[in-house]
Amino acid sequence: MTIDLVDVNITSPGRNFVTLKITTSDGIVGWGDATLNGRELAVASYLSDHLASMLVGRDEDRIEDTWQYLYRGAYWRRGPVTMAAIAAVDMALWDIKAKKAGMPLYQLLGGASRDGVRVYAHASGTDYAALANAITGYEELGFTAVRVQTGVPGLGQIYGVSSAGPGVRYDYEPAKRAADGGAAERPHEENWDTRTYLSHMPGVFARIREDFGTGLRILHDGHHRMSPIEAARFAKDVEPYDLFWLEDCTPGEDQAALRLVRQHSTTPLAIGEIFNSVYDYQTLITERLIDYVRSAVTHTGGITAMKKLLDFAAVYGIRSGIHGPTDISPVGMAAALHLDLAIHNFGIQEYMPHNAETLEVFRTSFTFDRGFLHPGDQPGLGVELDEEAAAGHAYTKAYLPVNRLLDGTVHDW
Ligand code: CS2
Ligand code: MG
Repeated sequence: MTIDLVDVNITSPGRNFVTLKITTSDGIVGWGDATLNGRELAVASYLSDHLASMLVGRDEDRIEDTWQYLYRGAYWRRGPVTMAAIAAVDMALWDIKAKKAGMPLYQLLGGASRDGVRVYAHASGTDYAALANAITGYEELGFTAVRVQTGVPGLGQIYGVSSAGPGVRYDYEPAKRAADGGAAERPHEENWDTRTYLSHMPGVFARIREDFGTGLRILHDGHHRMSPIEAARFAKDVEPYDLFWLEDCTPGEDQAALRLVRQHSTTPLAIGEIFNSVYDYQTLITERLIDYVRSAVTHTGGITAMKKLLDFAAVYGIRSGIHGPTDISPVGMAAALHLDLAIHNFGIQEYMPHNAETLEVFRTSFTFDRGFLHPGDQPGLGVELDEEAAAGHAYTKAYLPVNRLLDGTVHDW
């Protein structure tokens, strides 16, 4: 049998998603997530204008050969657009292969290594009271791990803090449309001051430990914005609060910067959600400069590439922490869950539940129970896109924010 049809679906049920649909000559359909938040159409074009004609007629079972054909055959390798396109093809082919085998994908990856996938939620608040309210809400839902992000006095709206008010908020979406809900023409801007942040956050973690005890796993996302020495200071200052991880403490492409952070602190480090290749990690992994691999299956070349990356990381005692925000579609989330269930060096899985609008378009079979997700036992990935529902949500251009220091200098968002 062969690949017969290759279609790209773009839909926007509250936020933009790009999904690849591959149909075989005997009518089996596979789905792949190709969503790159803020640059969606670049990936859609890479798929429809460049890859689709290469795929039609190929044997759908030759997943490794197709991956190499698309990676090496591009000549221009790596990068988020290329690797998201390859990821979508790879996910769709694995979905097809598992459907043909009549098994959930994790069974083809070695079967379950655990009963469920521990997840962490996003707790945020403009101030400590709102943050504590959110943490309480997530604990009541059974979460045993929460990422905590809070406002910093004097900085207004900053990364990771839902402006929708206190409580369990699933609706934090950083990519913004125009104020009237239409297409944005440029990013909105946020302000930042690292020194204020560095002096504010340790007290927040101290209060959390006082109020919620030592059992709760606390994660925090520095979101790329500290210099190496600032990150070293921050990681050292928060050491007493036993974070599960400090994420993206510096811009990750400067891999050697983490040597300085490691010299000053044992706070576990997680990096990689903006990476798209194992080569982005080579120094970080071989020198054990990180503890968790943060890539998304969608941005790193798919299941084939992610399994190799995580197996490489396992050799160095490094575990998974797969990226799972709402801008990874339910298809990409399902791919992560099948890998999470099967690999031995599982760490934790990010889980920002998609909103009701999205779940009307993407029919999922993964389930949440008291802090754990399970991908389900449907054949394949277990997610189907309802194309009729998707057609009701036109693409609407949105941009991730641009960040500036208080003097106007562009900074990492
Ligand atoms: C964040 C992401 O989930 C995270 O750790 O870093 O939400 C990130 O801001 C978004 O994926 C950007 O689209
Ligand atoms: Mg992050």
